[in-house]
This record gives sequence, structure tokens and C-alpha cells, in this order.
Amino acid sequence: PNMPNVKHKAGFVNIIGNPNVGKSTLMNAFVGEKLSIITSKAQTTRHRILGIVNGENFQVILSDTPGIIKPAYELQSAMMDFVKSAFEDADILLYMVEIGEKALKDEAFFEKIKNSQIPVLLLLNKIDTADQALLEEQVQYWQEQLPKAELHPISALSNFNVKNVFERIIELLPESPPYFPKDQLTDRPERFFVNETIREKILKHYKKEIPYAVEIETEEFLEEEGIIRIRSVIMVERNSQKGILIGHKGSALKRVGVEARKDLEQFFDKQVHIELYVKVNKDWRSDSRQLRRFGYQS
Ligand code: GDP
Ligand code: K
Ligand code: MG
Repeated sequence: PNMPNVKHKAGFVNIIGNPNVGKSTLMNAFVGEKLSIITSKAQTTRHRILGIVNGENFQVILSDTPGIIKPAYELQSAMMDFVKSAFEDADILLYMVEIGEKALKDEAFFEKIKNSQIPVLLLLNKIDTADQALLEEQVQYWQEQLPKAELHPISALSNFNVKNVFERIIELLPESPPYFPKDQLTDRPERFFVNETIREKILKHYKKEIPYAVEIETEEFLEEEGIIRIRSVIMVERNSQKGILIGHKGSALKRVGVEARKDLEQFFDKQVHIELYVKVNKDWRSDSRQLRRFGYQS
């Protein structure tokens, strides 16, 4: 039921910060669904992903973004364009840092945050790893670094103080009608979550450059009664990577498939059949046509 005398609030709340500080973990905590994949490796998140939290009188449109890095190849430049766009349309910025973090990997980004005209919530994450003395020292340090920002110590992983931050976000949101239908959870199609789930398993099980050289394309997503049938291609940059990915008698690839299927069955709440194969797509990471095709450039 509508409450006619309460104004509706809506806006874009964009999470930015260095790699691995916990941005995707926080986004999932807010949304209550695993929209963003999480691993201990940097560059896990490659896209800007929207997670929408709807309430009767509000719509919070969260953006998870890749960690801020200095781009070394074209894919990484495209990733940083997603971060830049997150600065441009934000109503509220969530700048996330982690306990013990000091180095500013990109001064220009930091200056932008410092001089931001929109509200910045400075989220000091992973406080579950700090004792009282370290926490106090860090709070003081970060408040000095960004005097205008409103600092909130949190633990995204153990959900500590996350609810308070969310309530503060709602207070700060501008009055606006919703931007998306109120039953919508994200801007991404189902195939995107299939691709990301597979990529998460590859990040988990392969070392060195393999995870950074893969891109996933889901060619088939057939929703039948009681089952979803999925066929996805894993693209690598070189033949040598193909062999590593598949493994002895296909064992390594099979493990990826089994684990991805389990996660996707939970995500879609339905039985899933998944078929994976590997293809070489030479140097796709530096090829702007390929990058466009995979949704990294507009
Ligand atoms: P992102 O790269 O900023 O998106 O970071 P992720 O969300 O992928 O998390 C990076 C790593 O930090 C993962 O291993 C997370 O489990 C871990 N992590 C995230 N939040 C917390 C936290 O509050 N406490 C601790 N101890 N670990 C966290
Ligand atoms: K990560
Ligand atoms: Mg991430």
C-alpha cells in the first residue's frame, strides 16, 4: 500500500576503492544476493554491476566497480572507464578502504574523492581483523586523509555496521521517483551471472595469468520445465592456456563445471545442466572489437 504523504527517494550509490578492499562483498551484503563474484584476487570484478535494493519509499541503485588500477592493457582501460562513469552519475559515493591500507594507487582518483561535491561515505572495512588500538589509529588516519567524508568502520564480511550505513544512505538519498521497476534486482541478464560464476571458479582454481586471460560467453541458456540447460565457451588467449584449462583427461575443466553448476542451481533455484568448452581467441584482451563484443566498451 502507498503512503501518500511520504516522498519517494531514489538514487545511484557507487562503490569505489582499491582492489580487494571488499567492494563486491559489501554490494552483495546490501542486496542479499550474490550478484558480484568475490575472490581474494585483484581484478575479480571487471564490469560495473548494478544491484538494486527496493523499499516501499526508496530505491537504492548500487554500483559495484572494478578496483582502481593503472591500466596495462586495453581490457584494464575499459575497466577504469567503468570506474570513471561511477564518479559521474553518483548521488552518493561509497569510498571503501581496508584496515592497514595506506598507499594511494591513483592520486588523481583520490583527489577527485577529496574534492567531491556529492556526499562521500568513507567505509573503513575489515575491522574484524583489527584490535581496538589499530582501529582507533586507522580511524584517525583516514579522517585526516578525507576530512570532509563521513567515516563508518564496517565489516562487510561479517555484516557489521552494514545496516547502519544502509540507513544513512537512505537518509542522504535525493527525492526522486524510481529509475527501475520496483521488482528489478539488477541490470544484468541471466547469462551474465552464468559467465561470472564460471569465471569465479577459474579465478579460484588456476594460477598466474590464466584467470586474467579468460573470457566466458554463454551461447545457450534454455529454461525448460524443471531444468536450465546452459552451454558456455571459455575463451583463452593462447593454445598453451587451453591445455592447462582443460587439464589431464578434462579433470580440471570438469571441476569448474561441477562447482559452477552447484552455485547456479542455488542462484536460479532450479536444476542446472552445464556444458563447457574451451576456445582460443587470440589476444582478445587487447582487441577493441572483441572487448566491445564482450560488453566492456560502449
Ligand atoms: P573487491 O575486490 O573490493 O570487490 O573485494 P572482494 O569483495 O572481492 O573481497 C576481497 C577479499 O576480501 C575476499 O577474500 C573477501 O572475502 C575479503 N573480505 C571482504 N570483506 C571483508 C571483511 O569485512 N573482513 C575480512 N576479514 N575480509 C573481507
Ligand atoms: K577481489
Ligand atoms: Mg570486486
